[in-house]
Amino acid sequence: MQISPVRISETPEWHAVTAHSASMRDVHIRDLFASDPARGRSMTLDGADLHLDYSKNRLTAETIDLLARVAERAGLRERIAAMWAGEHINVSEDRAVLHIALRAPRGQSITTAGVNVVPAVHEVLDRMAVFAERVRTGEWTGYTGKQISTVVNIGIGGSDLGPAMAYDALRPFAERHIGCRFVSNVDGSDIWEATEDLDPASTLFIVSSKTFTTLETITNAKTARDWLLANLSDDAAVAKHFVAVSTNAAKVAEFGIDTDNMFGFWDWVGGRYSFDSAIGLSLMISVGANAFREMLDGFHAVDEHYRNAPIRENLPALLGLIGVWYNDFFGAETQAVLPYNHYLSRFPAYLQQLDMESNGKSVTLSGEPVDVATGPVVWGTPGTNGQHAYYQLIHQGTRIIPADFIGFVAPNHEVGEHHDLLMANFFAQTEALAFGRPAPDGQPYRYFAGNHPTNTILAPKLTPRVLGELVATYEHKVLTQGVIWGIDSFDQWGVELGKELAQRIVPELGASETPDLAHDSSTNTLIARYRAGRGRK
Ligand code: G6Q
Repeated sequence: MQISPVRISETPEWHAVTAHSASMRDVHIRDLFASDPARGRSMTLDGADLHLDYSKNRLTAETIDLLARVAERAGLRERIAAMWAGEHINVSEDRAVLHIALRAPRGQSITTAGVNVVPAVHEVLDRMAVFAERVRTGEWTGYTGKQISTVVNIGIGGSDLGPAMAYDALRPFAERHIGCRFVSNVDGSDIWEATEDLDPASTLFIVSSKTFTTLETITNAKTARDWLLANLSDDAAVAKHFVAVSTNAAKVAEFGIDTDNMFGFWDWVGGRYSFDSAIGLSLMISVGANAFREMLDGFHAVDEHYRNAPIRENLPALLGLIGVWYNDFFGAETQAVLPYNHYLSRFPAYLQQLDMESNGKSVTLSGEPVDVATGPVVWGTPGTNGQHAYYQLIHQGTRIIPADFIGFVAPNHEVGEHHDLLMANFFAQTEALAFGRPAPDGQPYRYFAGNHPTNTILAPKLTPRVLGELVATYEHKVLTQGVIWGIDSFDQWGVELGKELAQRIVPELGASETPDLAHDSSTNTLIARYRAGRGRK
């Protein structure tokens, strides 16, 4: 696809936001509420089951309008249409971007290169459902006839963070007699800890790798195979204890996994956009095919909202615009995401990859250096833990830290008063951040300036459907921002250099003779010191 990105900083729409931002610089959220008593009701928006309150931000209706014009000028509507049309909007990799097809209902048609991809998606989902059910009911057994009690997903990055996050998020819906573990790190401690107390006869490994060439995953998968065979001592056992999720059948077969037990996906699914594909197999085994489908329905509901709602009433788009406002006009460098639900512990880590790998770019789609700030540092942990740790800096530090607060009306477990206490804190924090409090006389350290911007996302309950809605919301927020900044949100060339240099260093660490080191003096000295410490020359 030939996309000619607009150099957004040179457009009148961007200039209008710049001028407007100067007039908003010293405006306090307190004053915005005082001058508009209805603000807390009017600056809200619903998308699927998610309710967004964006009133506690340093902005007005005019701000949203001006930012929406920027998005229009950047071609957001056209890019959304191009994505759904299967055009190659991932320009640097020359690929379509069709994670939205992963959750399209049976019968919908989404085509790329003249092929409707939805039937193939459902064919894989159906195979996954059959397999997941066999494992859950115990019909699928290990080599010795034992039922599977632990599933170990081996994958990294997009082939790990999504299923690991969602497995935690949907624990209340999980089949408890089967546990899932996630091994990603090439540090041997990861696989060691994951397998140390397991019975190989009841362990199923899912090797999840789009390419099936990733160093960490293949190394861990080989170690897992050795561990299994050290106990079950028959190569035939591999077929009963290993399945694969990949796009690379040849490599899967080469590893020794029966390709009948391989679940495929496609090059139009980016790694960090993939846990609703077969990459979610471990999750499906845990929660079952029905819950998995409910999750896909949630994704789809937000997809439809994003595709159809006008920009000013579009929840993911609005989150994107508000992010651009602070990122580019207030110099905010980070974005906090603070879920008030313990099951979402890994949600910020998941979003870190989604957002930072997608929008951590400094060239435009046409290869020019960007001249606006792009993706922020994303971080966070579940509330209320952060309140007793780093919230201090958000309240009284010198930086502007836009924060998304995510909370739920109903708890996953009614335990005493816990949920009301949790949610009281949830509401109190955004109130305190926005409005602050004057200092008592002579105690300036007790001054809360307020004016700290937050979005509140309130959902009925954390269910599979709502999880899908939340993830789709952030996926589309990221696209919205990428379009405005004129970058490719779907490639990840930044991970390449480190991989390449590591491959060069591997033989230097293991060499029996002193290797000729031709790095910089720091790297040479560190490698020599490591070799010496390992008893090598
Ligand atoms: C995600 C990235 C990256 C990828 C991993 C694993 O968008 O592409 O995180 O998911 O490098 O790759 P494989 O699935 O090919 O092993």
